[in-house]
Amino acid sequence: KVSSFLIRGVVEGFFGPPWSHEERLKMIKFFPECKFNLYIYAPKDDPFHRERWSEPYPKDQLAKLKALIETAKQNSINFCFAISPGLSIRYSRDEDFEALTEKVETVRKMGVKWFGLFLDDIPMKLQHEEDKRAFRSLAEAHAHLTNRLLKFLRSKDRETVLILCPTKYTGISSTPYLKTLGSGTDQDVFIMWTGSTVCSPQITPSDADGFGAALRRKPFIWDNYPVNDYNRFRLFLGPVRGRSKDLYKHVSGFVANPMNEAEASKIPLLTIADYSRDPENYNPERSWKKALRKVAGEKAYKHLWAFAEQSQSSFLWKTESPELHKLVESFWQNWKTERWEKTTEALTRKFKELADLQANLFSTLENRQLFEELLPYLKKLSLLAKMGMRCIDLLRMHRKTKTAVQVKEIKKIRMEIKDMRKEVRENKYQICGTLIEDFASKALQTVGGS
Ligand code: LOG
Repeated sequence: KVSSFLIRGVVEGFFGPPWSHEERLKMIKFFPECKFNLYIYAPKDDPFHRERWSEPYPKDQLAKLKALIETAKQNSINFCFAISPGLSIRYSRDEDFEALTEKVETVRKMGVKWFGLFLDDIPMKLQHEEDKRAFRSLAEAHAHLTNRLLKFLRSKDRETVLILCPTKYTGISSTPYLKTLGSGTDQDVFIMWTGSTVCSPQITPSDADGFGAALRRKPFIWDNYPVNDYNRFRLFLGPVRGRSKDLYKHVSGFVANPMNEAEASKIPLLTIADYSRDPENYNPERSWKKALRKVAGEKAYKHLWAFAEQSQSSFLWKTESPELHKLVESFWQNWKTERWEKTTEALTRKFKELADLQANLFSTLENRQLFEELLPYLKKLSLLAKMGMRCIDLLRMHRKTKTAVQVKEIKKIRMEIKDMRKEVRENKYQICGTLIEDFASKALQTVGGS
């Protein structure tokens, strides 16, 4: 009995800097560990995938594609080549269709059996006069193009698989576009869906059924986690959550759209691997620890864990830095009590740990590229943690009966913290939410002034 998503993997489908060739090769070699079986090549910012879809790939890029295709084959991963012609294609023109088939034919001849026709993020209406005359709607044009492409591909290879990403790929109910697309598109074509919204906090069977009813087939999930192209100053390192245990019965496949940072993506991807392989028994926390251990290696594990804890929130999960949060809370609760020294000690230790993460990961993390990806966040974290420690100095000083010298010293530390706060605010990388900045504001308020 099968109780997993039969098709599972990754869609490199984000905007912004695409993965490099080396990153892709490493990623494809990593997929067997995830028991993934599909990689979809669809980087929005590869000009030959989208903007200049009708132009052939330059020779050197074709050679790279070929290497990816071969690496995928060696690792038992289906390589899916997607193309996004929707910005300019004239659906009614034979020349445009020919440009499309010429492009996919080059790739097909390198041994590819899976293709993607991606029509996401384009205008919801037909753009060209000739298309408006030829089709009653965008959906009709899309069904026409899809069927024609499928027919072409199948004439070359009967085993070809085609995945369509429609222009409307979110929602839980029928729309005229989806209805026309669903009834007009060949039943063999997979049609993608990101859930109730672009980034869906939950994806449930009833949502899938709602969208699927219009499509007359089970939707194929394009999960927009952990993609971070819409916030280039955040890493989403937490485990995947909020996808139902029995979702696999209601969809035809599951692919995740990752972050521009390839190595960091492996942390959430390993949890997606666990979920998609055995959704009934998926436990996010357990899977997350396992993922961090695997990515970090034994020596770096506790440091990477301490870091990931500060970068786990997302649209899936509001909690950030839970341990630090507790320490800060108990610090203020005990601020005026006997236990002050104790809670201060604990919070200081934590700040110190966070400030030292950069050095500790530098010396323990064997994956150098991962370290490079984390570095700007580690720097920011260290800045924040040092500010936190200075705030504690300030508060400690403030508790004492003050001599004139101490009053002067307090003034000095306050200025210092304010400078640090300025530096913190100028650094756009986001980590720990606003926890440490809020701590600093409260500390400054407590000693008087803002
Ligand atoms: C794009 C995708 C992008 C993602 C997150 C789909 C189907 N398309 O809203 O390329 O990475 O959002 O920003 C998208 O999700 N559209």
